[in-house]
Amino acid sequence: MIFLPVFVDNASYPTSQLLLGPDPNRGNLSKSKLPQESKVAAPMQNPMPETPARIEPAAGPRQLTGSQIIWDVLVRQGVEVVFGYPGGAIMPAYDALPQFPVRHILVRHEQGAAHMADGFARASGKVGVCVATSGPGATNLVTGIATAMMDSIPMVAITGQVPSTLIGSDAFQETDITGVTLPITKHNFLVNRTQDIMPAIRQAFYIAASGRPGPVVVDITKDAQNASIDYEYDDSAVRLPGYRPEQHPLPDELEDAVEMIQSAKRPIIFCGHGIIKANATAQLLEFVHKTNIPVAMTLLGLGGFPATHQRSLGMMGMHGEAWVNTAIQEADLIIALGMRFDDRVTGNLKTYAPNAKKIHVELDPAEINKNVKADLPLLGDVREILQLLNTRIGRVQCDDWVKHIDELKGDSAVRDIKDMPDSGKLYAAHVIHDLWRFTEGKALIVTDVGQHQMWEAQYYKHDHPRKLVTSGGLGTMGFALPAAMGARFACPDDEIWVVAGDGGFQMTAAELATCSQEGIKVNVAVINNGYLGMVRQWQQFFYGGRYVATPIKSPDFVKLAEAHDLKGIRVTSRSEVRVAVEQARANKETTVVDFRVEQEDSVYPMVPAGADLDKMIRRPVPATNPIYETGKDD
Ligand SMILES: Cc1ncc(C[n+]2csc(CCOP(=O)(O)OP(=O)(O)O)c2C)c(N)n1
Repeated sequence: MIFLPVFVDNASYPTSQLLLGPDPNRGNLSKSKLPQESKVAAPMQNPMPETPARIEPAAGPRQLTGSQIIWDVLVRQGVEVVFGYPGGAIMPAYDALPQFPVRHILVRHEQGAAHMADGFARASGKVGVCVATSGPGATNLVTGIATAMMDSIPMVAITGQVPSTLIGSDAFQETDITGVTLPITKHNFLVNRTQDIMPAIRQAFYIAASGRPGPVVVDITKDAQNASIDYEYDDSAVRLPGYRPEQHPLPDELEDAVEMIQSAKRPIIFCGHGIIKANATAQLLEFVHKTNIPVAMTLLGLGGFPATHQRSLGMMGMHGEAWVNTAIQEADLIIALGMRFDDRVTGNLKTYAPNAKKIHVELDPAEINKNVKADLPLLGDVREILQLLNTRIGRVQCDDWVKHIDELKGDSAVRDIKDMPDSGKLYAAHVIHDLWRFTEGKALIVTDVGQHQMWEAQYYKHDHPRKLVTSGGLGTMGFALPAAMGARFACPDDEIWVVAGDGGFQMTAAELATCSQEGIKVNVAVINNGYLGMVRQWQQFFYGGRYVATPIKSPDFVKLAEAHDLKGIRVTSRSEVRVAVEQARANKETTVVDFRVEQEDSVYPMVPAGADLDKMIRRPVPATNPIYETGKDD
């Protein structure tokens, strides 16, 4: 008999379709698009005992173990799914799991668990949760935690720790994970007493989600998990002395901002990740409709303002649109909304936007004047600040400026690879442009890191927030597949596509087994160029074309998918793209599409690291580049 948790619906605990897991008894809910099938081999021997009884939520005090408290608190925080991997120091917690209505996704590597929690958080706006054992389990989470930290993603990582009596003794699988993760978490806790578990987890959720979000580690010793105490859940608001996540601008500052905006001649708005995280898209749209100011996006801000809007300029920075980078250098006012002037966005700081005054709207005071001096900082929630500005602001006289930017676009249009006809070759830009067309721009796209990530940003036009999930700050290869799997639980009805390179996909491709076991459906577009493409491009541009350690051999991705009971398709020409996309969408299993693209294509434009923002390497114009021919795509 297979051990399968069975949950009885309960009036007090919220029950949800997320719980649909490896439980064949849930046939009546099988119409859900949430992952619900499991293919687990039956154990050879030692059949598992019957499902343990459910722990009911209770108002008054009762005896619970630390392990039971962990799940009780998680359920009360609204957690329905966690991503994890068991091991010695977290076994008590796993033993108690079936008593609670939480779906557990067994990953193949803890890095995958962290990225899944991250992808869930980015797509839902809620806190994602991952679980691991001590030592190697916990250290395997580190890349995923750092990824979440760099992009301000709310995540709680629960790790088991060796018994408190053994701490400091180099015990088996002992790692000081709070020490290791100190610089890559918003906060972390080492909990070695059962009575501290509830406050620590409650605080972890509060810290992770409030203010500028971020990951929090809660490391819990095995003895704290095992011991029982009289437990009563505290549902009062969390209070942390000294922690003030909220900021508000002063009325005078708002008036100054209105004056600066109203008198600008060449203004430009920057839409950063903060717009998406603060759910401020509607407020930004209203601001743009009132002022008529054009909007440029950071990579993580894509979707925060509709790409197809008349005032949308596209992405800025290293691989941003040429007209955007030029406009930034010519602007007289930058209104930066929820972004942090990353070096990939600014290029050379000494020459950055030399004529522009900067209004910096930002929640985290540490970001003000960190990279770029703000003439007027507005500290606070970007949604609230836009609301306040919208009641005070009017149209800005910048029609000539908008016209000028439109003229700048002309030059780029003739260089645009997507306008090339089908010459029998398959270009990554074509694949992504076609994916956008065939999915009508509505899919949730999760990218990995490299050239394909930049082509996605350029050619998949996102009109809605939280429909692009990508690792910006840390640039973590291996992110995409597991993050997409996490996003699946946030958006059960979305069409989800992973866009990954052949290098990054191989880093976490083991999670295909998780897709198969847990019945998780995503589509995977491998942009297979046979190289670690982005590094190859730098070698071509800056290292004399010496391709050291960048040619990469891959397994047969079609067979790899099939080996996992999944589906695989190979595409070698543009004419096959549509059928492959349709087939992948129709398959109920995760489907890997191996797009064999041109091997030595490069992403243009490119601002070399540290160069002036408008000193871009441009795609050679048609006359000097044989790949250009006249004609249009269909
Ligand atoms: C974990 C990790 N290791 C190394 C890098 C450095 N890096 C950035 S892009 C890249 C190449 C990515 O190659 P591939 O996944 O094939 O995608 P492509 O650039 O070809 O689209 C590398 C190695 C990284 N970002 N992350």
